[in-house]
Amino acid sequence: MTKQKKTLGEFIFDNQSAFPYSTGELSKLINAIRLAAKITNHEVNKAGLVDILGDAGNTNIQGENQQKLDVYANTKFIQTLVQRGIVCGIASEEEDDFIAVNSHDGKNNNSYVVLIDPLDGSSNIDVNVSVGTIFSIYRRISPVGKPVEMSDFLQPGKNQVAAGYIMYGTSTILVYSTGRGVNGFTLNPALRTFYHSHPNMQFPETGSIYSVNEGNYIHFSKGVKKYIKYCQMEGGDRPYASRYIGSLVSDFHRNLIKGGIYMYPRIGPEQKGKLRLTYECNPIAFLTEQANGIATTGAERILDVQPTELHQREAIFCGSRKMVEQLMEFIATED
Ligand code: AHM
Ligand code: MG
Repeated sequence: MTKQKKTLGEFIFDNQSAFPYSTGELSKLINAIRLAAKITNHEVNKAGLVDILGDAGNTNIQGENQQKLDVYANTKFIQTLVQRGIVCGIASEEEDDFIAVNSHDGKNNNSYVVLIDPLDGSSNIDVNVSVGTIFSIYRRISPVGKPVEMSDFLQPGKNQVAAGYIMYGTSTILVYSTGRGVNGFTLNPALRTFYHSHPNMQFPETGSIYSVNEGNYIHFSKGVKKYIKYCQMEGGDRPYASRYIGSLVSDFHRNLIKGGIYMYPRIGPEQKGKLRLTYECNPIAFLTEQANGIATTGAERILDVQPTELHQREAIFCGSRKMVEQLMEFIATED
């Protein structure tokens, strides 16, 4: 008889026992994310059935239309974390400012802040394409017992204590790391339980997939353009396959399993990145490095970038080590 896989709950519990002096705060936090993920998953799965699709009529700080499910996921994740009293602050891609979570006596003795993109890739919902939630956890740097400050949220990604994503795909999978490798858990919808389906996930050294929105080619730097041409040229295992869903979590997840590189270079006349450093680039970069890959802005390691604004955008190139190294060579010689 094959051994039954551990549930996420068991995995969290076992991991905590490995640290005899830990307070269990981080475990409780991951547990709350697990719960909010299940609630959001339930809603995402019925999106095609009920009248929940479409624009909620609000616009977020970046001037983009929010879909109703964005609003729903945002509310559920925030509610779950606030009601359980396990964080001292939350910042969300869908909120203009961070939320300071205070207990009834105005104090808060919790140590962690969470930054979250509640439903990434949400423009894909009405065409039934996978979307995801991305989360990032830091230990606060302001004193415990006082309200959180902006500086708690503007920490470089290397300070993350945990990060992960939930992909609402053909099946729902939660992938996360607390800095000791990357593990994936697949939801059994009948039992509403996540099982440890992907232990110790690692990027293959190299791969044969490149993921980029090539419609933006005209804006890319010389080095990036040359690398894309290199991907398309014959030689070794090239030409590579081009695969781009337009949903970061799904594109990243595929590349993590199969080997590949994801790129969102600077675009537009202002030469700015599109993805948000705090909500998207940092947690993805943390997972990339934990899975033995590389994540860079093209000029520096993503996790070293000092954020200056909550909703800052940054360029990102991440994935299999050899592929990112090859790209960096083109950037170094051409840009
Ligand atoms: P969002 O946070 O507004 O959903 O945007 C982020 C998404 C990513 O999931 C995806 O990788 C990227 O934007 C796609 O952008 P584009 O359509 O410009 O290729
Ligand atoms: Mg997003």
